[in-house]
Amino acid sequence: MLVFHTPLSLLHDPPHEILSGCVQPYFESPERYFRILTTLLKSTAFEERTLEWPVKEVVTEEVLEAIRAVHDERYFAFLAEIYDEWVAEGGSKDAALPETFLRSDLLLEEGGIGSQKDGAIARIGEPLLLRLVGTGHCESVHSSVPLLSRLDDASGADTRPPGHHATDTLCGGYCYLNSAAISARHFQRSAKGDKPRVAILDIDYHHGNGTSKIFYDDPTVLYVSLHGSPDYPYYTGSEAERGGPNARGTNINYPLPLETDNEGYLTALEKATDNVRRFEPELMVVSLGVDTYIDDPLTNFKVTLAAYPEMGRLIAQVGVKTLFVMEGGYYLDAIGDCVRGVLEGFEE
Ligand code: SP5
Ligand code: ZN
Repeated sequence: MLVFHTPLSLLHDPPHEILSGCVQPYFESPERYFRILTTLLKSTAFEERTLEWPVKEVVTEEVLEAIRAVHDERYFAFLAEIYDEWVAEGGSKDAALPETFLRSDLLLEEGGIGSQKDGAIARIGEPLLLRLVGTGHCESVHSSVPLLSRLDDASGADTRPPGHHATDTLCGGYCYLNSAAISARHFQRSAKGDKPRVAILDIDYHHGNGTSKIFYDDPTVLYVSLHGSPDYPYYTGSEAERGGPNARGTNINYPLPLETDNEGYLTALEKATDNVRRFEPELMVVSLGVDTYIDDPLTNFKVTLAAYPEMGRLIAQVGVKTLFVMEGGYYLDAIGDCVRGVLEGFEE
């Protein structure tokens, strides 16, 4: 399997976040990228593709169009301007942490534009992110997207920051641009003939409220999520969320108890992969979070290393072209092995 990555993703490095009311080092750290990459490269199952700056030749106009198709133009302006506004108003130069009502004009509009409380905007990462259209973060996050059409059956992207909590108009939960959504849209937009169906299977511990919102009323994209409940992001992810009036049945949630173990997890995943198979997509994007792991510092499941290759096998049984995009996973000593487990299980 080809694994795409770029060291540019290291430039996104907010110093801290607020968790349980305390300032703590930022869990979604650059170190995560190294841990995953170095573990994968120990295995002969993976071939590396490094994307260097600038990567204009791979971030084509089509990719930028896919990004614009997912996110609101005013949200890009928010991301681009908010750090400087924050500092000008006396905020810490370390990072903009949105506990205030900055840009309330936008937040009050329908749906809101801006950041959920944990969407840290740091000096280096986001201006980069924000030279968006064509640059920075997009390239790092979405490095795999333009290459998708050239791939065989499967590819992986060691991307950070993650994406699945980002909606068309809001960042949060460490996410700014929704990589899985952009990948799905890019695939659809580059297809000839009818718009192909895409399934997004989200196995991050958290509900991907961003991805769910983006495709909620779109019958061409199935979103299926397994996630710990009740837990962050708290207000979304119930079984009652089935899709909008034009897309009933294309949003499927499996909220799982916090004490879920390997057996409980794999049983639910089998149902989720059945849902994907029945949708008959031409592409499956897997939002690959490994914060389901038992020792993850932010989460509560009891899933152990043995489960990850099993997850990969179940995903492979769907039998369609697959793109794995990294989401969460914060226990540094295991994230590499968890990711490797899924991808090797898939390759078997
Ligand atoms: C992509 C992703 O995995 N984002 C997750 C963001 C979670 N942020 C809020 C976590 C709240 C955690 N409560 C912590 C209890 C610590 N024991
Ligand atoms: Zn997560």
